[in-house]
Amino acid sequence: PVHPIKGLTKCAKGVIVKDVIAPSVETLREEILRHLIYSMGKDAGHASVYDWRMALSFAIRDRIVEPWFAATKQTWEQGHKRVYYLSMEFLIGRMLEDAAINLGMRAVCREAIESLGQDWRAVVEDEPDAALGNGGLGRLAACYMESMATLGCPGYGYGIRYEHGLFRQRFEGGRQVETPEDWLKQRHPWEFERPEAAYEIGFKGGVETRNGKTVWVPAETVIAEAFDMPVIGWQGKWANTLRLWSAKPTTLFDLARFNHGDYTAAAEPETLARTLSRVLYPDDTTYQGKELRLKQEYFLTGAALHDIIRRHLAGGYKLADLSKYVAIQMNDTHPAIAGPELVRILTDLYDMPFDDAIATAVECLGYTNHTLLPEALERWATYLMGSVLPRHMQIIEQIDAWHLRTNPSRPHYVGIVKHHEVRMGELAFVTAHKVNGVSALHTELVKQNLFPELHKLHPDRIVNETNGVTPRRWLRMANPALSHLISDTIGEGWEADLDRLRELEPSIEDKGFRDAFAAAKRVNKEALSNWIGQSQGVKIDPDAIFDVQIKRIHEYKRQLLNVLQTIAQWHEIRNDPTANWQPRVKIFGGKAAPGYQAAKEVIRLINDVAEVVNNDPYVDGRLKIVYPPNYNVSMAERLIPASDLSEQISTAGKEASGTGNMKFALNGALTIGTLDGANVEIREQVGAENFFLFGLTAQEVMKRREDPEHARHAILESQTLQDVLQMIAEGRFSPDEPTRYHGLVHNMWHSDYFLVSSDFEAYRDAQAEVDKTFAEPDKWWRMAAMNTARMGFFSSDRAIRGYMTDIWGTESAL
Ligand code: B1H
Repeated sequence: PVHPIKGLTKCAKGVIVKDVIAPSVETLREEILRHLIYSMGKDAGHASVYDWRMALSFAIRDRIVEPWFAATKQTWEQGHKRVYYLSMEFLIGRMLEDAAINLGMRAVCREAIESLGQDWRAVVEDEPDAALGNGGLGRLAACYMESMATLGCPGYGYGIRYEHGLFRQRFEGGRQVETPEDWLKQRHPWEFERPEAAYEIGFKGGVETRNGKTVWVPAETVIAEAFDMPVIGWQGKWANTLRLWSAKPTTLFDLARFNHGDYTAAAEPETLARTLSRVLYPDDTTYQGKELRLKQEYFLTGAALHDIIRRHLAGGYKLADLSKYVAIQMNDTHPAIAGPELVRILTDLYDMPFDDAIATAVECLGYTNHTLLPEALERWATYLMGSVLPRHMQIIEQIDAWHLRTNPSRPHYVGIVKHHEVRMGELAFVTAHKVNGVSALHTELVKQNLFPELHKLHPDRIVNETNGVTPRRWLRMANPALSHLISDTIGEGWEADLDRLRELEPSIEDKGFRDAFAAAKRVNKEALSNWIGQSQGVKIDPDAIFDVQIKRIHEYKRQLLNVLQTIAQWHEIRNDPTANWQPRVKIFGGKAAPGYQAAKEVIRLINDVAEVVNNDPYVDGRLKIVYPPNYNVSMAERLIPASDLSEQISTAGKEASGTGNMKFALNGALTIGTLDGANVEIREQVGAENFFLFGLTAQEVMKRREDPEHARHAILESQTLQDVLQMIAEGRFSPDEPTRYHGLVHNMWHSDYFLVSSDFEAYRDAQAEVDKTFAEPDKWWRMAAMNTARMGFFSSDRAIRGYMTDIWGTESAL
């Protein structure tokens, strides 16, 4: 179907927006062929899938450029306040289909591509994921960019254009092996290089006084060069820019050395500079005190702030008015050098008095905290900070002193610089006017446990902004079957007004609707079964419960709890092979940080258990375990719409929010989960009766840890757990090396910091409840549909509206 809507529309605020005009199939076909010939230099007879993808991408891109220009122009003309989202990670995934969806032209694109003899999925799936992030924090930044564009919130994302994104994962003998990711090997059709937008970024050196002025004289410099990507919102009404910085050498080349024949040394300045934007740090939730990481953080932040100030001044505004026109959000503490950098620019470069500069900085800045895990909280040794950023170190001390001066009741043990370390959390808190947590529970814990004293001094500063996900990508794009059912039932438009999903509720009473809901899930499960069959060589039954845990591998996320329960179920099936077992497919996905041995051991255990269980004739297909390697955004888009059960089983108090949990429930999977992060609010929204709850609460977890023998006590109370641990210890899953998991089992008995044992029986009971419910399809599909109908709250549009009113003080331009 083609929807030619002609002309322009006036929005509520009088802003003229160009309507998205989906081209006819014939027009688009011509445009694709034109790009194939003139942009790719290929004729149709010799074009590869890659050539077709590029030609289609360029044809779509042509239609983004106009709304993009229009939005930028209006922001200038109407003097809108702009939001700057600073993040070390943007986990974008693929862009082609998302852009087509938001421009209302996916169907036309598909028809055009098919009429040219190409397979639509093959073209879409030829695009490599932009994996410029580790997990939830980076994917959240991508969802927020899309929602800002959808809502017409003028803004920019600032990040790093890593040459290599998150490593690729393979399994060898069940073990994780990392290889470099290489997304820029091919042309990247969504970016525009901006050689004119470049800034010199300095490191090291010293601080001097010249004519009474403080001057930082860096010893090293690199150039930060901008690459822009348009971010188009729903229906193309607004577009923002994601500006990623790439490092270039200040001096390209040491000609003297080259002429002496020392070619390697001649290229050294170039190699050193480019190292800065070479790779993404693959650690999530463990802090690394590496000099290169600090340099990356300042590289991003320094370039962004120079760009922000330049744009502000180019608009003809005064620096004293900066906070009227500029809101800067720090995505965790990674860009928290923004406070000192802004103060440095205002004082050293523009002669603003310190007190005015820090007041201006605080008014502009906001800080989002994403974790309470102590190992993730950034602290930089003062000697390192002082050596890499000597002027910033002075300003940090000045900010600390200013904060103490203006808050004399601050306890002596509180502060930014303590024990020869700069605490980035405290720095971000003190330099921001708002600090937010990412779920209701997490925000309470930020107040009570992370920053209790600072919260007391600044009781209005901490606010909650529960995370959200974009329904365009995570429902409309990833799940066409369910999307069509929703549109058929409640009409169009829910994608930008997700609370409207509630209108589905009356229909859930209809058997016909529930059957259609189940049928949509079935279509997705069949597609996934085919993909797993082809890619993994494992045959799975689409009638089984698809039980899915996909996320980074981390002890606190407790994939181990899931494997132990899986082993217990296997054991039960073997003991009673004729019982009426509910078939299950356990699906795992996720990467471990390369240096995180405990997480890597869990990966190996999952693969070892899969080997035994999947080949056990007694099981006869009633239990299967699959772990496709290299989980990424695109794999999530396949798995989530086909899931029945969403595993959200972290130790309570540890998962700040979670966002995968939201994507699953939105797509009609039921959650088995603890009262952690946003699970709490998901359960409130969908109703306790539509959620499989188990486990200790955050309070109970703290209490339980007071018993130093909690693990042993819990294990002794569960015969099943004893049996499971015994089987692992005996080498049932590692017959070639029976001692392989002795360390893991020993740790279970003697430490078990994340309380796997204490929650084991409750988890098994909840899983039994899942089996029972799945055996009553009528009940199951009611619950599943209720989840979809009640998940409107978790749209990232709602989250961004919250940031706009509570933190940024901005309004929609639409
Ligand atoms: C989250 C991180 C994180 N919290 C350090 N913290 C990193 C910390 O490179 N590093 O050093 C990278 C990432 N990521 C996640 O943020 C939380 O664990 C999730 O619960 C939350 O949903 C997500 C988005 O708020």
